[in-house]
Amino acid sequence: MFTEPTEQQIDEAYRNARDRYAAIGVDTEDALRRLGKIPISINCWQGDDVGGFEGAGEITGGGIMATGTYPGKARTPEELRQDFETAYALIPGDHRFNLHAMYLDTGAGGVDRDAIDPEHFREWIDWARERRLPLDFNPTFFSHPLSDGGFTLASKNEKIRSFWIEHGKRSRRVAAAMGRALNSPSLNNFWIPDGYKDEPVDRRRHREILVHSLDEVFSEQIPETETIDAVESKLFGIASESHVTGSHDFYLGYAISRGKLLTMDAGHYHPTESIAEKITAILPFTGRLMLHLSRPVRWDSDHVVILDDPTKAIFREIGCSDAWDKVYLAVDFFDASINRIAAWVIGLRSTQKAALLSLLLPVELLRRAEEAGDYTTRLALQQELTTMPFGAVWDTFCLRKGVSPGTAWMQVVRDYEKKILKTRT
Ligand code: RNT
Ligand code: ZN
Repeated sequence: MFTEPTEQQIDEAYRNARDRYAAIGVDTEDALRRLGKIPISINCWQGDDVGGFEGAGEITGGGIMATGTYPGKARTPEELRQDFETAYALIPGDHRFNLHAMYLDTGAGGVDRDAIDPEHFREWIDWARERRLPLDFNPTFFSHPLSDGGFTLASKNEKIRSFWIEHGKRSRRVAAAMGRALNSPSLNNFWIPDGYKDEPVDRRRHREILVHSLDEVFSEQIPETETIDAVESKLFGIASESHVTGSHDFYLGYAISRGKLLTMDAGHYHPTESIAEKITAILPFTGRLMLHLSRPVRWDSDHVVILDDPTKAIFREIGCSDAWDKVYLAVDFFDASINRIAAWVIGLRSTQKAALLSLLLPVELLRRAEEAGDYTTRLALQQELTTMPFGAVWDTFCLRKGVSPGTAWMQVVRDYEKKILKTRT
C-alpha cells in the first residue's frame, strides 16, 4: 500500500529516536519492555457484529446496534476463532480474549441464558489453553425475548428479574471455570441495557431493584483468583435516551460499597466528559478500574479505536499517575462496514500506540516544571512531545514482536478475505 520501510531503515530511525528520547530522560528500551507486558482484552464481538451463536445472529434491542453489510462475518465459533487467529497474528504482544455468554459453543444449540454452564464453553477454554490466551467474560442481557421489554435485572416483573439473576449467577460460574482452567482470573463484566426511551416517573424503584438484583447475583462467594466481577455504566442507548438505570453514579456507588470493579467505557459519557480525568478521581476509593477503550461518534459509542485525543489522554493519565497495574484494559468496538479482521488489527494497534506514547512521556521532567510552578515550560514541553519520533519506536516494537510494521499486514487481510471471507454467503 505505502512503500514499507526496510528493517535497516527502521533500525536507523530507532537509534536516532532512542537518542532523542534519552536526551529528555526517557529510556525507549524500558518503554518497549513495558509495552510488551500490557495485555488488552480483545472483544470477540467485533468478529460477527455482536450476533452470537444462539441462532438469531444479530443484535436485537439493548440500545446497541451494529451497522454495515461488509461481507464475511463469522457464523460459527470455528469461523470466529479462525478469524480472530488471523487478526491476532498481526497484533504485537500477548493479550486476552473477551467472550460474551451468547457465544457459547454447544454444537446443537438450544441452551437458554438461565441454563449456561462451563461445559458450554469447553471448546473455547480448550482453544484458549492451547494458545495461552486468558479469557474474560460477559453475561449477555440483550438480544433475548425477556429483555425486549427494556428491563432485565432492574425489571419490576419478578419472573423476568429472576431469569436474569440466574443468568448472572451462572455467568460467574462460567467465568470462574475459565479463570481456573487458564490460571488467570477472568474479568466478568456486567452491562445491562435497562432504561426508558422517554422521561420516567419512577427512577427510584428501578434503581432499588437493581441494587437488590446485583446483590443477589453476587451472593455466591467466588474467589477473585478465579473471577473478578465488574459493573459497566452507560449514559444512554438507542431507545433508552431518557433514563438508564445503571448510570455512572449508580455503579460508582455500587462498586465502592460492594468492592466490585468499575468499568468505564469511553463511549458512555457526555460528549465533553473525559474518562481520563476520572481515573485518579476514582482510584483512591476503588484501587482498580476496568476501561472499555472505544470511540464515540454522534449516537454511536462503539466505533473502532483510533489514536485520537481522548484515547491518548486516557493513556497519558494512566502513565502520569503510574496506574498501569491498577487499570485493566479492554477494547469494545464493532463496525460491520469494514473488514472485521482489519478492524481488530487497527483498533488494537491504535490502542497500543496510545499506550506507547504514554510510556515515552518524560514524566519526571514535566512534573518538575509543574512543581516549580513553571506552567509555561510544562505547556511548551507537552507541545514539543507531539513531534518526537515515536513512530520509529513503534515500528521497532512490531519488528521485535514478529509482526509487520507499516501496512504490510493489510496484504494478509486481503488474501484471507479472498480465500475465506468471500466464500461465506
Ligand atoms: C454497551 C456496552 C457493552 C457492550 C458489550 C457487547 O454499550 O458498552 O460493553 O458493548 O457488552
Ligand atoms: Zn462497553
